Amino acid sequence: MAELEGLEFGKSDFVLLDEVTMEQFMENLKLRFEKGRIYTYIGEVVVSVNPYRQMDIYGKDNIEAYRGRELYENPPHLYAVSDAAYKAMKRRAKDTCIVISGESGAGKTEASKYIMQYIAAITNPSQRAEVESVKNVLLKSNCVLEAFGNAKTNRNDNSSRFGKYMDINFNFNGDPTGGHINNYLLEKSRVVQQQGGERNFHSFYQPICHGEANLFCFAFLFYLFAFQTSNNDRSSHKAVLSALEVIGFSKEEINSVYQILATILLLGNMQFESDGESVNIVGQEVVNHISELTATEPDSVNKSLLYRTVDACFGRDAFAKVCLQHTVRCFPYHIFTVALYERLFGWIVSRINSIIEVKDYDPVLHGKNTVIGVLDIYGFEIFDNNSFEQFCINYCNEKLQQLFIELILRQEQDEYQREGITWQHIEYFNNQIIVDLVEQAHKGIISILDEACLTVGKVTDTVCLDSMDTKLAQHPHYTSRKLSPTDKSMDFQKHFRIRHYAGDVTYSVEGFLDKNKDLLFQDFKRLMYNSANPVLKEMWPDGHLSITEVTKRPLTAATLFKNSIVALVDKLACKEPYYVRCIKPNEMKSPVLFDDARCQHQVAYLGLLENVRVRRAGFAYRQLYARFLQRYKMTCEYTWPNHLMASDREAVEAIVIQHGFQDDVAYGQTKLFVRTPRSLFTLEQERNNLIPILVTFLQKVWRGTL
Ligand code: AD9
Ligand code: MG
Repeated sequence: MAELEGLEFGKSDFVLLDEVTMEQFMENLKLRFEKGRIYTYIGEVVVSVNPYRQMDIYGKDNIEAYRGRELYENPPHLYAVSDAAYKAMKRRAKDTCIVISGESGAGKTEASKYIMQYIAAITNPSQRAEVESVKNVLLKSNCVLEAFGNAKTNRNDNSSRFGKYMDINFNFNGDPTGGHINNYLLEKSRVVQQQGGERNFHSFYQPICHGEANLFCFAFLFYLFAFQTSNNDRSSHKAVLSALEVIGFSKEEINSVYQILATILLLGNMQFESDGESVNIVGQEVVNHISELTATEPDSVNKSLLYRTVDACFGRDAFAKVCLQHTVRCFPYHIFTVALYERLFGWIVSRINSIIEVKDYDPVLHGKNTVIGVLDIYGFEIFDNNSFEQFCINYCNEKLQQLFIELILRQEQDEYQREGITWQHIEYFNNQIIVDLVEQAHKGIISILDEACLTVGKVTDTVCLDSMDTKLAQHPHYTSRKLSPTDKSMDFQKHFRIRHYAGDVTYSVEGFLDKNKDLLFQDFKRLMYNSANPVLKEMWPDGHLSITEVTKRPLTAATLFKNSIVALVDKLACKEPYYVRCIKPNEMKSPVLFDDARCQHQVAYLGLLENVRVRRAGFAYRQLYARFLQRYKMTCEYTWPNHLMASDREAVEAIVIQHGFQDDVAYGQTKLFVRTPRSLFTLEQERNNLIPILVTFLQKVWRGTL
């Protein structure tokens, strides 16, 4: 059995701190980071600090060391929680999930990949071909989704610009049989606009760097503002192509994917001119090219870009007028390019899903189908300029934080109840009030936004802000310049501020209404639907509707997002949760810098201190009687080498009494509960002292020299 780490590496579990203070917490976190111990527990929660360097802890040997072991038998590791989630799923037929949270660049996506690799490595020992193929597709899907959904940002060179929840299905043997991916809110505006120093999605650069010149040479690459390619792009493209093939995309499908990317780049180059009355596209060549790539008629491309019927429910200015306001590059057609990419991404995800979905599973024949879910979703975001996207992302984080609070508490309470142990309820900050501020019917921000979007007539972002100010004036977590006139950090007409659980965020309301309406013109949908390319057609099923059929109000972007997050939370809530809380040690991507203030801020808003307190207020340790006995029986004369008592529980009682901590424990139905870690220390120390004596003794026995 592998030994736990020595104390020079700090405490491997924060519940072992002498006192639960921020000071001690940070001291331990820093010490461990500096000693290369990037993982630390709070009970079963893993706190992870991004090492920003390759660690030699993910190899085959490490996987073997954690396989089938209990959490406390090895130093803290993602593999240990992955194993715990897997064991719970396999032994108790429980659906489990691993929720990974933390801010951008904290290491969520890397963690999710290690977790998946671990699960892949420990399953299917008999190497059955069909299971291997499922595992392969699940692993390869990461590569494809990263290419199309990740981008270089100022915070992270490989930042996920979408949220991902992946269910892995298992048969009764514990082998993967399939899976399902849900994606959340792709940051699609990135297709047409990136902040200085940032890039568009990786997918645009990869084929260019790989020399797919025939398809992409024409691209002046307006959308690839800050055209920075990296060495990785070329090799990544190869990997993506091979992953697409392995997953099962056909040649035609792969071609179509790249034709759509090329179309988007072409649209980015398009220029409009206006004589004050009408608007025209400059140069017919680009239109011809687009029609070729999308298998549509040039005439229809022209028409759908220049004359369009706006979705009937929204009264809007005529296209020409809007064009005149945005003379050279025309705003509405950005909506097309953005939508093209969004549909492409959505289609890739659903195509992967159709391939990995569990088929022909008969529970009677194959036993219960269980699931492990892995959630890697964007962390809390505070930028210099926060817009609709940050509003949605931060709302999502509020929901997940709420779930964390609820589940961690509930889990504890459930266990005490199940084991018949009395439990003292602990109070701590519940962020329900902020969740309500955003999502409550009629009174919440999303409702106010939706109302503004559906109001006929000229409702501007500013009018909407006014309405929020009126309705939310009394809310303790909402303010704006109008409500706090002395606060000069906000603009009167533009800004509102939410006091999130993770800090104050000032949002600019500019663009909120347009982004929430998420207008898409029916003419353009129809153009795509009428494409002779079946793949493209499949992405636009709503393009066949006639204009009279589209009068039904589409749900707004915020409401759709809210619905998807509510569904996600419901899904997670009915599973046994495991948590990975990621911390970003510094802003410089440095492997040696531990920025105290930044780290402390994250520890505070992730509620880690509260987590330790809850864990300690109850019982810091719990262990099945048999397991406890196995580990500590050598420390008691009545239990070594075997006990003669009526039950394991009585034998455990004998150990506890011998060491004098009977007042520090409670006996559950199946487990011993130990309140303070110190009692366990005594046992661990005694065990450590005894092991060398025992080893010498056994060696003598083997050699026959005793
Ligand atoms: V974002 O919200 O998607 O922008 P993540 O996903 O939290 O963010 P990511 O996993 O992408 O962060 O990690 C950022 C970078 O940190 C990686 O590209 C690696 O260079 C580095 N990293 C993260 N975790 C590890 C690790 N366990 N070992 C080595 C790591 N490097
Ligand atoms: Mg990520």
